[in-house]
Amino acid sequence: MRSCAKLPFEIWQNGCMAAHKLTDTEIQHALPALAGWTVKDAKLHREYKFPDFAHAIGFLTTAALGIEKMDHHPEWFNVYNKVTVDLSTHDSGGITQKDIELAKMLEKIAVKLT
Ligand code: H2B
Repeated sequence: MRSCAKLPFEIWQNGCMAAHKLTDTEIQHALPALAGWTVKDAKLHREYKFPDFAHAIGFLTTAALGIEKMDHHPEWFNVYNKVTVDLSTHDSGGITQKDIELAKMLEKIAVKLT
């Protein structure tokens, strides 16, 4: 697996480039397409409530497959039927387009389970 060092700037190094950290304006433009998502503690934030635990776990396991393909990992927390999700790009120190894309993918999965 390719490993990317944490870069101080958005520069290519060993084939790796940190994604562009979105500005506040760019985030505000992206949010209307992401119903239910807010910015909390400099991360894209959403709380899902599913019918029961089985649906919540179905969401997590289904999403995990796409997450691995994206190589972009959420911070998430589950209690019974609730899943709290926080998205940021650690390599870039903030919210990037990768987080927007991941949020959109999670929405597509969640809509089938809620
Ligand atoms: N997930 C998130 N949320 N942020 C990252 O910066 C990140 C990641 N980096 N998943 C990836 C993995 C990186 O560590 C690997 C080496 O590509």
